[in-house]
Amino acid sequence: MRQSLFITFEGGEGSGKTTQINRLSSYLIEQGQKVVTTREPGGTPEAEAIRDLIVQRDAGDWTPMAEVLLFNAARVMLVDKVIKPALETDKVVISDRFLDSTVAYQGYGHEMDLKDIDAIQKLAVHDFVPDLTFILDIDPEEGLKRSDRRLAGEKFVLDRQEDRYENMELEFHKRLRNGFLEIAKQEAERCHVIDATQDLDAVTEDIKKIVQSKLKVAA
Ligand code: T5A
Repeated sequence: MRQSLFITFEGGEGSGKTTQINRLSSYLIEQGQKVVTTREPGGTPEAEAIRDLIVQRDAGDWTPMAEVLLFNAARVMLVDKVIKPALETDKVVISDRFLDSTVAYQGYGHEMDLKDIDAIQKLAVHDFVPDLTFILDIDPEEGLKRSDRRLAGEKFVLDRQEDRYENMELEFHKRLRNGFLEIAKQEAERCHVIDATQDLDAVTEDIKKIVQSKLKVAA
């Protein structure tokens, strides 16, 4: 039986979100679910244009408040044009990052007032939150090494590099990791922390078990 479900993947750089989203999506399609995968910032032409403005190495020197506004402008488009319509037609939507990334990166990482962020996000999407969130947890030094290896591979095929945040100091990445863990503590029912240092198959198994119990699909 098809069910709608909104799943988000969160975590620091190189935590394995994209890899695990592809694996979960294939598994759910095998189970007969209709799946829509997307990413933040991005997922609509307008939001992809905002992504180009903000995540590239040579993007401007945005202040954290300007970043929050840009990420939320992109988010409004994604929610209204992609996520809500898909959920209304019983699809599973999986997003690479969502609201929690803004709290972790701009709130904990850039040390913006969390109440300001909450107010802006409420204005943007009201009370719309994911049904299920995976926080892929990894020591930032290890995650950044993985990202470096991936970006080194991409350098030869892309004429642009989306590494603006990878280049922030290590302390920034440590703060945002703690931010994600704090969010998980505060929203324990929605958020599941996954040990992302395990091998790929073990991470996938942890995620599948939780999704299975939520969707009640066959093991
Ligand atoms: N941002 C975003 C904000 O600051 N605020 C916001 O509100 C939002 C929405 C977006 C950037 O924007 C910022 C955060 C980001 O910096 P992104 O595309 O989400 O950018 O960027 P990243 O998180 O940097 O994406 P990455 O691709 O680096 O990380 P992933 O997707 O977590 O990792 P993945 O799957 O690409 O894996 C990275 C490498 O590690 C290997 C993979 O094969 C790959 O080579 N790997 C593993 N290796 C060993 N063991 C495992 N278990 C592995 N899992 C993956």
